[in-house]
Amino acid sequence: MTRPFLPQPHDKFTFGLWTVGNVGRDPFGDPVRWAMSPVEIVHLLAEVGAYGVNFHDNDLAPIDASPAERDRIVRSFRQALEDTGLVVPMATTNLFTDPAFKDGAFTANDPRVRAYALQKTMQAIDLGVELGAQVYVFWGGREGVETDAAKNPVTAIQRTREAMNFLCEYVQDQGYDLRFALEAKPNEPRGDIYNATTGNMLAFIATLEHPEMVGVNPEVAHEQMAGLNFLHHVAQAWEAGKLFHIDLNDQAFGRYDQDYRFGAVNLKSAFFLVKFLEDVGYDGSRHFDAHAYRTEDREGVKDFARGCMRTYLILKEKAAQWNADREIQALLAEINADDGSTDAWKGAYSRAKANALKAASFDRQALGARGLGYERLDQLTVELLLGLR
Ligand code: GLT
Ligand code: MN
Ligand code: MN
Repeated sequence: MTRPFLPQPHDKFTFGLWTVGNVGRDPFGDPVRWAMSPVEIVHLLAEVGAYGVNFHDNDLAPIDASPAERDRIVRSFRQALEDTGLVVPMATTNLFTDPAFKDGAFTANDPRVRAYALQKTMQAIDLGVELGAQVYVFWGGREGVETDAAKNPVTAIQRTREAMNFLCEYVQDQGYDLRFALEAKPNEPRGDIYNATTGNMLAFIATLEHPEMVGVNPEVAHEQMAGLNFLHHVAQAWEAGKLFHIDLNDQAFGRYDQDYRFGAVNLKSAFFLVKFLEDVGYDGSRHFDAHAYRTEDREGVKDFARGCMRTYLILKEKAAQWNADREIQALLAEINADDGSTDAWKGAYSRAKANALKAASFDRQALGARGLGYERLDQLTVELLLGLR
């Protein structure tokens, strides 16, 4: 049974220029695919049905492009967007490829590198806004260390804060309609990266001068690399009003940063993630920050991109099915049943409530002896995912 599951603009499926444009280089191997120009990538994305395209400043124009060359590239890119109807919802800065950033950017020990990083980011923000971006991602890249002899971790946090505060003011001063989304990754390309998880980022944001402008861009693989539950981080970001963007892909625990096609490894986790995003009504981009296996040619890249979107849409349908499944819902109702016997102690604190609760008695053994039915619930979920329900 093959159904089309065609992506629609309201799905807000996006890809970075660097994702489908990935040439398959790795630390041990040369490129296996021809590099596509930004214009070619836009047309490929339009062909597979994507809604938008994101970019780093240097995905679009090389770091050493002359102003004239840069303008020509931007003009042709803009033309491709007009020809295809693709939009640019997000942009970001490459602060990690050039050797100047070998010690990080905003946290580098050399103040000239930090100043250059700010300059490069302001220029890249201008470019992103010019092309329509409303979300600006900060993935730290090399903001970390090989050895803690090199950098004081408190200084690193303070330098990052200073940079973010400066850039927030820059955006306000320019009158841009732009929000920042901070993306954590624990241990690549350097062994230890500061603000290593989405949770760290959330805590850090609260210390900024304009926290309302700043949210997060969690990536599936990055929490999974750290052995953490991605959904829980997404949920915390959402609950805090900070889920500004999301990077979807997949990853096996204990491996390098694989950036696999969405759903390629952990189908059940992908299912609960899609279900969460759809249930809460997340309306930002669903950005696939992933790339095709190194074994693939141009057709394989399209298979990869279509696969990301198709899996998302299939899981979205499965989520609706899960929500409508009578047996699953009956079980959930049972699991969450409330006989009202604790109503008197619920809600806000009062001394009277506290005293009454301290005086109450509970049948601890009965509480511990009760089976919760989660085995059945999970098996029903698995069977639904396997197409048996
Ligand atoms: C890089 C990284 C990603 C970030 C991108 C944005 S670049 O591929 O691994 O997770 O989102 O800078
Ligand atoms: Mn990644
Ligand atoms: Mn990412």
